[in-house]
Amino acid sequence: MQELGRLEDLPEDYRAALTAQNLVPLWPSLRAVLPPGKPIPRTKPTCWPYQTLRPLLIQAGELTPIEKAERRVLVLANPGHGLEKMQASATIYLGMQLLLPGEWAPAHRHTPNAVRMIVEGEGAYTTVDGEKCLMCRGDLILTPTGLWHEHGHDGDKPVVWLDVLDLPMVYYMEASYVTEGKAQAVTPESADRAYQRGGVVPSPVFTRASQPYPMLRYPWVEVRAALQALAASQPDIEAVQVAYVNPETGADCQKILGFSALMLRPGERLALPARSSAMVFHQIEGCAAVSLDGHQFSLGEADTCCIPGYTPLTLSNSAADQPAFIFIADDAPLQKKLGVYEVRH
Ligand code: 1HN
Repeated sequence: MQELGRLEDLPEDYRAALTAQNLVPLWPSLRAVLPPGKPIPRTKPTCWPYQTLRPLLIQAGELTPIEKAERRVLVLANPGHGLEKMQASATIYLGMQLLLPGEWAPAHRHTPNAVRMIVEGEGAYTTVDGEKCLMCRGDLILTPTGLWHEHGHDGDKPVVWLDVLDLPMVYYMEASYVTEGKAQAVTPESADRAYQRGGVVPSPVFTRASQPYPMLRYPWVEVRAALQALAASQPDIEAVQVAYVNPETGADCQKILGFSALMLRPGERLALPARSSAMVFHQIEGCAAVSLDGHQFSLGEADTCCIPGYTPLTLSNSAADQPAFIFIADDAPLQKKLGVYEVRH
């Protein structure tokens, strides 16, 4: 590939004249914005073990009352982007949130989309758009763009969950903002019960049917059962994986980030081809190794890691007697809509 002229090759007075007119020559930066063959990601493969994170999060509970935090979160920040950017990848924000017994995180709504993957504890709930969603370990709860949400806790031990947001993307678009609200009135019907069985949806009318986010809570018991049924009924299937979708349309449950759950059977090793989307792995149950060029992460329960796009990797469950369950987030829905998604075999 032809080497292009550098900025230093240009006379200083010419460069000054360009700067004075808010003009910039393209050719000194062309190779940086269009690298040959594949992008040069800022996102570094990064792992956040829960064992080291948890004590610091509990300490945040002692240091900062909920009123002074609103959301008591330690952000899983990728050093490749600079910690202050609070990004796990170019598009994905990750945070571990702590809610203590009796605490309340007040109602608000905002433009970025959020989901919560419950990591630990019982008795907490998120009320989303009037629907009270109980938080149990492994559950996925959606807080889509524009919907009111608040968190409460009636239990007696700390509750922790992983927040996954498309905040970096929405912030980059200069479209990120919040509106504060009052405590929501809870509506009696629950969409999570209405959509609990695969293949059937409420008909012909259901109060949420006209809304873009009909299902807000995906209980782990159901998702786990779906994975085990898939593994049992299709022993030759390449990957025992299910996607979290809108039950009315079958489309990804959110528009920017995609979510799925993967089961690695005992001893299974799964090679994933390079995909353009960045990925987050969060271990729900069991243990798994994530291996890629130059890195190997051992994920135990509640550990989380982030891998840049265009990276082939393998996932393996070295346990011979128990399955491993992994929650996966990626930015494939956004990339597919934009037409830039690719898989390289
Ligand atoms: C948010 O609304 C929550 O509601 C958590 O729990 C983390 C990070 C950035 C922006 C909004 C929540 C968030 C957030």
